[in-house]
Amino acid sequence: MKVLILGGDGYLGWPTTMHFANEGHDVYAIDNLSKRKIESEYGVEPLNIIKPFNERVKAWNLNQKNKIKHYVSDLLNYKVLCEILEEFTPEVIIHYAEQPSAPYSMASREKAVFTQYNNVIGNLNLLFAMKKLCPEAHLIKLGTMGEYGTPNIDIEEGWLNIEHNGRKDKVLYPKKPGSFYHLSKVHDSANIEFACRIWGLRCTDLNQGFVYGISTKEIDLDYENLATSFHYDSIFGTVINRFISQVASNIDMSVYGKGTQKRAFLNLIDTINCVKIAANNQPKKGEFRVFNQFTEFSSLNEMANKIKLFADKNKIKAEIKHVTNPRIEEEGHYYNPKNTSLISLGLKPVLFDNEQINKIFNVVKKNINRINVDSLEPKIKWKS
Ligand code: USQ
Repeated sequence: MKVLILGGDGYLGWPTTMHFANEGHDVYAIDNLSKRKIESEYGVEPLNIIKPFNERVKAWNLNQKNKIKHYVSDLLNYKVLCEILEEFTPEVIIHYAEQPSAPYSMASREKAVFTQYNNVIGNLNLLFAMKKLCPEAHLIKLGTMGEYGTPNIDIEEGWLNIEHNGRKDKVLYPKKPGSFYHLSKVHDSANIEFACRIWGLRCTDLNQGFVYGISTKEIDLDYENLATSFHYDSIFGTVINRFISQVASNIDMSVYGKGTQKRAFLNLIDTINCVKIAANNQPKKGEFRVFNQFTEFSSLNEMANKIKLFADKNKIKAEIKHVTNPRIEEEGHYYNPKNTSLISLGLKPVLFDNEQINKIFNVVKKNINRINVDSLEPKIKWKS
């Protein structure tokens, strides 16, 4: 397959790029390197020194049979985007190329505007470019479980059958997200559904839980050169990666608020597996297909306790500290999201167990001198 990966330099995009190359596909990775730039605005860095995009691609191409093509470009540059689609003629487009941090989007008006402009307009440019140049291609768009928020009814996969005043219809699931970042993905989903319905594009919108993990088959081939940008800081780090990094640093795990908030999560390896399953099972022309992409859900307290049990077993000091929640989010709520679609297409989940905790813990421990303790502190508040 000819696979175009947008956001190929990121935490998820880079391992996906390598995996599709390893599987023998013709892979072209695009990135505008903006994540590296916005990291530097806050002085945060990934756990490992991540080589520049071109050097990582070079390191892969030097040793691996199937080469990766790459290019530095921005989805906001419509002309170049069109040139890329025209030249490469992708069959599958995997779109990760968005500002990925909820706290960043809540830091100020400027950051909220940047997030929504970058994410929504970039995605809209892509839809127009696809309509013009590759209307048959399959768009796989990374959305988030955070689009739904925490409604008091079961969370379906993207759509909801309703009955109102005796009439029935199928509508996009009502969304109540918790940040301007998550909202940007809601707007993307609405624009994509429209493009499928009106223009006949085909798309899979993957509403992904929060990802944890540091290794994949391809990263492990050469960790030094092929590592992905694992973040533990309070802006880009997702909660499990942060908790394990805190334990490795001998710092209490920072559970926000009561910790009774429930969230859906998945391993980095399963992000790749889910995207691969979506790519191998394309939707019909004109179909807007939504999969909820997670393998488990539980409360933050349960997750922190699992990590504590692992630590206790290995005689590592680990404590849970409930800190004032910097976010505005419901803490005691109903949560029952569905995730049967990917499982029924063959996903075999990698579950969050001691082996997975151990993998992350060991890599963090090895790089413990790179941990900037100050960046672990949550400084961005939802309502300051
Ligand atoms: N949390 C803590 N302690 C921390 C950090 C976070 O208790 O030190 C809590 C947050 O309050 C929140 C939950 O953990 O309730 C998840 O926070 P997160 O920072 O791991 O994830 P979030 O910012 O909500 O969004 C992230 C990614 C996004 C992805 C999304 C999936 O930035 O790209 O789509 O996870 S979801 O969680 O379903 O929104």
